[in-house]
Amino acid sequence: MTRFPISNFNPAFNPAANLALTLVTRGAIAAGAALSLAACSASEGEENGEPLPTAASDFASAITCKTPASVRVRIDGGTFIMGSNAVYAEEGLERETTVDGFWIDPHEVTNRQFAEFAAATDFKTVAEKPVDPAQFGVPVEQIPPFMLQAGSAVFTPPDRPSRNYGDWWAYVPGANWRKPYGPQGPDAEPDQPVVHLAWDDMRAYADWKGGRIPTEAEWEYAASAGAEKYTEQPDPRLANSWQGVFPVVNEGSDGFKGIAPVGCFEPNANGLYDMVGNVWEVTADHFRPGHDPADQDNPRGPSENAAYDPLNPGFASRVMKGGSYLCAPNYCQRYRPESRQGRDVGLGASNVGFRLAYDSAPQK
Ligand SMILES: [Ca+2]
Ligand SMILES: [Ca+2]
Repeated sequence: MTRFPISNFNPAFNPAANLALTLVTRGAIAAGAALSLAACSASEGEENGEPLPTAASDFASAITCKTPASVRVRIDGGTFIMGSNAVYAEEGLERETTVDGFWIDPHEVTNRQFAEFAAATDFKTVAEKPVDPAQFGVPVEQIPPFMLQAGSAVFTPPDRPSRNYGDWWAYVPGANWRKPYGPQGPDAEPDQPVVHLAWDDMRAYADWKGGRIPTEAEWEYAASAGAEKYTEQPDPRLANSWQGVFPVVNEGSDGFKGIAPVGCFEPNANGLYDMVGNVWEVTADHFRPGHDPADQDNPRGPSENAAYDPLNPGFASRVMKGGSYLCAPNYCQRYRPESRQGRDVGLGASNVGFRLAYDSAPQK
């Protein structure tokens, strides 16, 4: 497996407006890292092209919220209209879809919950392990040195307007779920959603917890909760999204410029918190743009071989859902249950988390 296909990156690549990204993949990070390396070669004060750490205080909020109980919620089976024809092509076509009943976490998996797992099992996440240079597939001297250090992708807002995700995503050595902004930043907040996890990290937690990663159809069915589809940015009481012009004007008028503790916003009709916004949530389906209109009965997405993510070619991405605190009307209108993008399974990011589904009722 190639960790970052840096031999293939195209420095001229600049995503079109409607491909607006709030995710980062190995391919995206490779492009961003190489771009920042090139920029740094002409400036003094930064060594080895290493991105500067994010100022975590930029995202601090004085608001505290009552963390909801972590009792899994029953979602009865039913039929709904999955997907959307209204915003991004990758979300269509709308079609009637049936989902069997299941249980789901009422909130995103928190740092407190993941810490219990890590302590009980001595688990080390992908972002905490040494990076094997052989995974890059290119001679070691072609790899930016900081990318050979363990780390993850951190949102680092630029000081000027931009539509190039390489300007706000940085590969930060030492960033991981315990130190979400990097080694100089604060520790992870216990009641905030855990981030910077790779797929294998999420799967390990799910196995330990006796749950599983939900399918995309299960997740969207639970998130939509019978409500009408919408395209506008949600009311600030309903979801942690981005008010202002992304990525430079972060008004935070919903109370949070960054990640919120789980349960700060109103639950949906199923009693689920932060399905839309806060952090993207990874599902079990492999990603391919658009849905198979014939796949209507408990769909599970394409096979791994049929997966295709144009933003992460060469890797089989998984589907992530619901948008994050970085979604703004001018960029990434993905604060909706139908929204979906590919998620690189081998790399975490500071705006991506998950929650578990279950096939059995909670223990009394
Ligand atoms: Ca916000
Ligand atoms: Ca969410």
